[in-house]
Parts: sequence; C-alpha cells; structure tokens
Amino acid sequence: MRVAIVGATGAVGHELLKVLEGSTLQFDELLLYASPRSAGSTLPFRGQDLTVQVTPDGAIDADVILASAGGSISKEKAPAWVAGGAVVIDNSSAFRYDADVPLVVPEVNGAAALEHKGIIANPNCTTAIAVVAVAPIHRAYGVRRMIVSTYQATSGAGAKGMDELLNQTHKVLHGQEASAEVFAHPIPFNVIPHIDAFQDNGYTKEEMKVAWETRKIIGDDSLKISCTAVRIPTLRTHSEAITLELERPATPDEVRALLAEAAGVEVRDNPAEKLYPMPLTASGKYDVEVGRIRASLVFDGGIELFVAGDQLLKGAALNAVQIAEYLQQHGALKAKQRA
Ligand code: A2P
Ligand code: 11C
Repeated sequence: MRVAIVGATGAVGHELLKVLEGSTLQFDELLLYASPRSAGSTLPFRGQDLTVQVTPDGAIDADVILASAGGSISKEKAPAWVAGGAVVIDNSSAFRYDADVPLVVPEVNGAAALEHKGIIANPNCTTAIAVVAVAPIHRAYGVRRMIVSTYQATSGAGAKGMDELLNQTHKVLHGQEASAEVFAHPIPFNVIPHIDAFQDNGYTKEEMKVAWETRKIIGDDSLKISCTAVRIPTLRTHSEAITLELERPATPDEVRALLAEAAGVEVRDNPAEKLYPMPLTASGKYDVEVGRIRASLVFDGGIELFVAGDQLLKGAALNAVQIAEYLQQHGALKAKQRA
C-alpha cells in the first residue's frame, strides 16, 4: 500500500506527516510531493528522511493521495490521479459541492466515504470543527437553525498566514509598522471580519462554506445556517460561538451528557474552574473542545455553545487521515497490483 501527500511541505502537509506517524493506517511506502521550489528537500518520517518530489502532471503511482496543495492544483491534477487508480482525499474546496463527491467527517457521515467515485472531499476546517459538536445534537434534538460566529486562526491561510502573524507582531513590538500581504489588513492586535471573497449576498465565501458544507455532511438541506467568519491573531485553532434552535427542547445538562459520549469531542465546561474551550488548550489536540454549554436566551429550548478545534488537525490533516483509516477499516482500500 502506497500513500502520497501532495503539498507535503505546507502547514497541513507537515501535520499529515505527523498524524500518519501515529496512525493505524497500514501502508508500506509514503511518497511526498510539492512544487518545484521544494524538490529534493527532505522531511522526516518514522526515522527516515523522505525526499520531496515535484508533483507530476499525470498519474501518481499511489493507492491513496492526500492532497493539500490548494484548489487549483487539485482541480487540475486530481482527475489524472483518479484515472491512475488512486483514491484522492482532497483537502481543497475544488470538489466539495459535486454531487458525486462525498464530503466526509468520519464521526458524522463516515459511510458516505464508501460511496466515492475516486475523490473524497475533506471539509473546510471551520465546518469540520463545528459539525463534530453539532451533529450529535442534531441527531438527538433536531437542529432547525444554527447561527455561528467564528474566531479563526492564521493557519487557515497556510504556513504563510502563520508567518505573517509572527513577523508582523515582531515588527509592531519593535515600533515598526505592520503591513499585510496574506490578509486583507494587518493581523497583529486586530480582528478582521473578512475571510475569502465577498459574495453577492454580502456574506463571504468562508461563511457560505459553513452553510453549504454543514448541510451536505449532516444530510439535511432544510437546516438554516448563518455565519460571520472572523480572522484573529492566533496560530492554529479555530474557535466558534454556536447558537442552535432545536426541534425538541434540550437542557444544558442533557447536551453535556450527550457530547461527553460523542466521538471526537472533549467536553471542557466548568466555568467555576475557568474551564472552557480555548486555542491555548485545543492546539495540538485531536478532539474538538466544547464548552460554555447553556440554554439559549433567544430560542426557547435551544442551546448555545463554544467550540475550539485545531484547524490543522481536525480541520484538515487529522480528518483526511481518519477518512483513509475508515476506508481501510471497512475493506474499501485496496493496494494496486504492481510488478
Ligand atoms: P512548496 O512548499 O514547494 O511551495 P500552505 O498551504 O502551507 O501554503 O502549503 C501549500 C503546499 O502546496 C506546499 O506544500 C506547496 O509546496 C504546495 N504547492 C504550492 N504550489 C504547488 C504546485 N504548483 N504544485 C505542487 N505543489 C504546490
Ligand atoms: C481559513 N477556513 O481559515 C479557511 C481555510 O475551504 O479548505 C480553509 C479553506 C478551505 O482561512
């Protein structure tokens, strides 16, 4: 079994290597690809230095390809990878809304991955982190409306986003003016309510992704969702305040008990002990932290909560590897015959 990472040198690529190190996925060989800029460089994996190769134009001789080099690379190259016999788990938004491409968070709709036609899409990080907490509530109480406000880390814009936060903060602390290249405005000591392109309806694409993708993963087109997505000066964890209107009333204790049993969730909810989700505690963690669970003052019987999840892990690399693990556990990952 051969696994390939396309975009191995990026922020998500690095996390893919780390998650694969500890993964239960059985494979014999790992191939690393990036742009010509990185060709020949090496990355450590299980005690070896693996050489990064230029991403080829055509097929890659791998059984699973974890793609994280951006939407345009995936759009251009994934059809050839699939034609070459690989299953592509794509971290970009290139195929997420295609009817024949499953969009998968294994804890929520893992079985959808088994229906793939070659490509399985990994959701937008903001969506993946939210649905881990919201899907169990939806199953038990029926979510009717969902209002989300996000606090998104710079890693959402890749390694260059994290670099911009660190470099520009250093500049500000040394009395220099901060400029912005990756983000729309300087990010140090700021919050920016603008992630991805503005749409005709006044929402950004990031905000619409949360609505489109949550509906597809949860499998309920009637779910009403609105989101305000905001970039904040943190490194790698996205936090989200979520308000839920429910079909059947729930109490905070019931939701706490439900989420304590939910896969991929760590309930961190004891305000008296100053215990709640935060980037500082959620970064580097596989589980999504959920807390501040309380009765909604707006929707009778509804619930308000706060989540924090590592954008590079559950929001990207971890979820992608979990999809591959799910396929293998269900006998749906076969190594190609090689001479
Ligand atoms: P490279 O490091 O060689 O530029 P991030 O999301 O952190 O910015 O990472 C993007 C990833 O996508 C990197 O691994 C980057 O490689 C890779 N990448 C960027 N452009 C291309 C390309 N044209 N072909 C293949 N990989 C690319
Ligand atoms: C951000 N959520 O925080 C974005 C990054 O659709 O995969 C991920 C974009 C995507 O900037």
